[in-house]
Amino acid sequence: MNSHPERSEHAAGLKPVVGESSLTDMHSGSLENHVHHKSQTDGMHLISKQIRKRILKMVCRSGSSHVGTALSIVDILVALYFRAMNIDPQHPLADGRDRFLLSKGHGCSALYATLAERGFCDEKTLDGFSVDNGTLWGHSTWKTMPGIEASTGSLGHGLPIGVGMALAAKLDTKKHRVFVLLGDGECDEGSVWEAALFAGHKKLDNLMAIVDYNKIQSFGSTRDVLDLEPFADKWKACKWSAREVDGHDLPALAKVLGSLPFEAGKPSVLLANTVKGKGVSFMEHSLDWHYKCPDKNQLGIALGELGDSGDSDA
Ligand SMILES: Cc1ncc(C[n+]2csc(CCOP(=O)(O)OP(=O)(O)O)c2C)c(N)n1
Repeated sequence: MNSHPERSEHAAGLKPVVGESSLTDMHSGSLENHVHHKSQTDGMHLISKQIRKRILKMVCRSGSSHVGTALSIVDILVALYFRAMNIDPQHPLADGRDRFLLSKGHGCSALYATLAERGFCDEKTLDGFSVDNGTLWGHSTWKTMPGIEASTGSLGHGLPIGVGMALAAKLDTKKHRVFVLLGDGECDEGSVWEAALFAGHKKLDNLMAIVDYNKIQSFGSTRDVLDLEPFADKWKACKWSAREVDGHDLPALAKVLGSLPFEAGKPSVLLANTVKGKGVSFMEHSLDWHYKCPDKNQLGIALGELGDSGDSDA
């Protein structure tokens, strides 16, 4: 899978917290030692940039939407897949693997690009994203790529599925954990709160919900459309343990994502303060790039900002 020279170079400097060869040492790695090591942090930054460039090329190539959505979650995905989660790209269905669900399935270009970067598939697979006769669809779809645990895209489904997975793990006395990434606008869905109530009631401390709190949804700001504040208090009222983080601070993300459960006997929620369109100046904090697709000129500018050598061939 290391056919892509840039990716090999970036990934070479990185060691995941957990061993790739064994899923049994999942909670024994010294996260602190890893995340505070400068070269490790630099490595994560390089990977994030690489994934952002990939997303831009995929979206542009297919003329599709949701580029701002995808750029918002890149750092969370990097911290999960390159640090916090116990996964092995060579054994994507290993029984003891941690489970990840992208509940905001419309941001799937970020997940596909991260899975490719982590070695779940060849880089070439990404060319099949959202094109005629392609293999990767515009919302994350089960079985289209190793590592996708469920089909999502109809908002409000990922957390209920994750709750079921976490409850099953408890009933089977399995040690793996379940991470679910939601959008803030997605939290307008009633099914999110039904799942939250149930998880708190069942004391699912093997479950973490991460909310990509970029404060923008498809047609307006979250505050204007349906205000979520006081957001953390709502989760706490459902018997969850809540924390906040800068959703682009990679070492902080790696540390907090590796701290499940925040409190024994409670599910954990992480409110990750993010910027929609992060990494491309003219896309940041902008509603436009929920649906708009960059043209070739805009792609070139965006890639230039991310340090691309000028190859804007999508
Ligand atoms: C059940 C359902 N209703 C509506 C939509 C259409 N839709 C797609 S994205 C979106 C807004 C999501 O906003 P948010 O969760 O904040 O995600 P982000 O801002 O990161 O794109 C909506 C309403 C959908 N996918 N599913």
